[in-house]
Parts: sequence; C-alpha cells; structure tokens
Amino acid sequence: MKHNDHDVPDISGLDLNNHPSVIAYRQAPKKIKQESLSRKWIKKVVCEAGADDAGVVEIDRLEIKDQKQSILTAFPLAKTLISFVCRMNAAQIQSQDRTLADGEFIALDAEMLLISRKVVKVLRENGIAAITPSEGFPQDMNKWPGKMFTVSHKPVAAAAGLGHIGHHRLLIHPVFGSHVCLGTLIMDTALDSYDQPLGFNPCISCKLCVSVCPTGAIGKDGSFQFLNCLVHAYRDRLGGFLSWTEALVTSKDMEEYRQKRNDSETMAVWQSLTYGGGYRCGYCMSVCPAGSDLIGSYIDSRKEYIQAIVKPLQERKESVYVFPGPESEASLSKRFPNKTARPV
Ligand code: B12
Ligand code: SF4
Ligand code: SF4
Repeated sequence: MKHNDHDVPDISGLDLNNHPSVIAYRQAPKKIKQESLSRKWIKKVVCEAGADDAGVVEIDRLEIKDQKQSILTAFPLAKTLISFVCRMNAAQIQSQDRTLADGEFIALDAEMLLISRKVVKVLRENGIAAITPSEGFPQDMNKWPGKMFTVSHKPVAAAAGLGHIGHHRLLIHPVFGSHVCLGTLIMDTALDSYDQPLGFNPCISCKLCVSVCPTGAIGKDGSFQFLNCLVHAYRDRLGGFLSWTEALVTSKDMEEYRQKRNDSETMAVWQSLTYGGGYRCGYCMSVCPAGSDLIGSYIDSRKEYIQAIVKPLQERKESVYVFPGPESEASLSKRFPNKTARPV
C-alpha cells in the first residue's frame, strides 16, 4: 500500500534538471553556512537596528526548558534566542493621562517589529534563518483559552542577563527599570558564547506596585492573580471581547445593551479595535522606581515621588473591572475611594 498518496505530489514526469532555477542554483557558488557566530557581532547588529540592549541564550538553557518544545514546534531549526529590550518613555508611562501610556505601547509595538525585521534582513544576508515571534499580538486563538503565544519573553530576557522579574512580575532592566518592552528573535545558528543572568535583582521591594494595583492582582506576599489583572487591564481587548459580544447579541435593543455597556465603554472597545492600545491599567509599571536611571528621584525624595507619580494614579477617577462579589467591590472602594467597581 502506498503512503501519503494525497499529500505528496508525483513529480516523476518532471525534468527538474532543465528548470532555470535549478540550473542557476547549480551554477552559483555554494554558500557555506557558518557553524557558529560571534555573540558580540549579533548583539551589535540588534542594537544598531534600534534595540536599547540585547542578550543571547542557547536553546538548551535550563531556565527556558519549559519553552523548548513550543519554540522547536514553531521553528525546528532553533539554536539561539536573542532577547532585546526597547526602552519606553517613562514620563508617558507614569502619566495619569493614560492616552500617553497607550500611545507609547502602540509606538513601541511598531518600532520593535521594525527592529526585528531589520535584524532578520541582516541575518538572511549572512545565510542565517530566523523568526520573530510577536511582541504581544498576534497570538494563536486556536489555543484559546490556553497558552497562545510562541515564546514568553520575560524568562528569556532574564536568562540573557537583561534583568530579573520584579515583585510586580514584569522584567526590570538594571538601568532602564520596568519601563521596557521585550522581544525575542530565534535563529538557526549557534554562537561562540552566551550571556548569563544578572547577579542581582533590580527590584528594591518598595511595594509601590502593590499599593497602586487597583485589582489586587499583585499580592504583598509576591503572589500574582493574573486573571484579576486580565479582566481589568484588558477589558477593551482580549479579556473583555467575548463578554462585549455577548452583551451585544443578547440585547434585544440599544436600550437593553446600554444597561450592560455604557457609551464610553462601547467607544473604548471601538478605539482598541481600530487603533490598538486600550489598556486600562499598567500602573505597576508606571510607579516602579527600580533601575539605575530612575531610582534617583525615589531615593532622593520618596515623598515627592509618591506625590507626583503614585498618588495621581491611586486617586484617579475610573471604573475598575472586578469579579462579582461583595469582597472585591468593598476592597476596591476601601482602598481607592475615587474608583468605581464594575463587576464583569
Ligand atoms: C499573557 C501576558 C499577560 C497576561 C498575564 C501576565 C503574566 N504575568 O503572565 C496579562 C493580561 C495579565 C498581562 C498584563 C500585562 N502585561 Co503582559 N504579557 C503577556 C504575554 C503575552 C505572556 C506573558 C508570559 O510569558 N507569562 C508566563 C509567565 C512567564 O509569567 P509569570 O508572571 O511568571 O507567571 C504567571 C502567568 O503564568 C500566569 N498564568 C497562570 N496560568 C496562566 C495561563 C495563561 C493562558 C496565561 C496567559 C497566564 C497564566 O500566572 C502566573 C503567576 O501569577 C507577554 C508577551 C510574551 N509573549 O512574552 C506580555 C508581557 C509580559 N506583558 C507586558 C506588559 C507591559 C503588560 C502590562 C503592563 C500591560 C498593561 N499596560 O496593562 C500588564 C502588567 C501585568 C503584570 N504585572 O504582569 C510586557 C512586559 C514588559 C516587562 N518589562 O516585563 C510583555 C513582555 C510584552 C512585551 N513584549 O513587552 N500580560
Ligand atoms: S514597584 Fe518596588 S516592589 Fe514593585 S517591582 Fe518595582 S521595585 Fe519591586
Ligand atoms: S496592570 Fe494594573 S491590574 Fe494589572 S497587575 Fe499591574 S497594576 Fe495590577
């Protein structure tokens, strides 16, 4: 019995020897693929393309063992992971005008895509194949509600010496602090050497992230309730889209729909779908004073820092999306009297 009758086309009647592409390929000088590349060279390429820092990790590294299989599924030739960070404009991320923070996320998304593409072009010119998993989106919705992203950037960045995970679960770079976006490029070539994790954690355990987190996602004890964060921060995006659709299709008219979603909420969905951004939070990143470039203003005048950066976010009037229940609603109004609980 013949296998794969339907999958493998029969080419026995084709004369490939006379095809122009095959002739050109055979006549061209053979490209010799380098077995191993310089770590310094690749990091220089990534930084020249626009990244603010970069580090490299081998596919067999222990810290990313749990990701190895999914990375190889996406790219079976993977040998090296290049982690890179792009610095955000902290003044925008800290502002209580959240369109500034959103604008920064949108801009960085586009910038990082461009950086990745520039690096891939240089690699391709050197006979190296590479992939550029998304910074955040697109994700594989076939896997909903499981793990839908190709690579977890934070553990790769930590293994590559670009920082450590702080109390708030974001990666903190030793110089730029939490105000960084992360990317990972994966290539088919090994390097002459690799980076190692940083010898200290830049997190200073000030717990400002706990004090500002409206959903209680970040516990004092270091726990993290990612669903609490998801339902609020991503209300107008991934987290809330299904419930928005449900509100829409289960309402018999606009009046009934408006009882479920007010016009401001509908416009917020429109904005996030058409323009991007649309995070309702990110305050843990805003207030974090870690990183040598940011820590000064906190160390020199803690009171002023809190007054200027933490208090405006704590006192900001806004709706906070919480799981229904008297406990979560009461806890919100006790901690943040200006905020209104909106059960999801
Ligand atoms: C999924 C995701 C989220 C989820 C889950 C967050 C999380 N901690 O995992 C939610 C929606 C909550 C989220 C929120 C935010 N995110 Co986010 N997010 C991601 C994403 C796509 C994967 C994260 C990941 O690897 N998680 C797994 C492990 C490594 O995380 P962990 O904290 O150690 O473990 C937790 C999760 O595993 C979670 N968990 C448990 N079971 C499951 C199941 C599923 C399906 C998921 C998704 C998670 C999950 O609970 C664990 C413990 O609490 C990355 C992009 C990427 N592809 O890497 C961006 C990323 C981590 N996010 C980022 C940012 C900026 C944010 C926000 C600030 C966005 C905003 N403006 O509101 C907030 C901050 C919340 C916080 N304090 O972490 C940046 C972080 C930059 C940095 N300096 O570290 C990343 C790296 C995007 C990027 N390319 O820069 N995010
Ligand atoms: S705000 Fe403070 S405790 Fe939280 S991650 Fe930053 S340095 Fe660590
Ligand atoms: S993004 Fe907001 S809700 Fe999510 S962990 Fe940070 S402060 Fe908390």
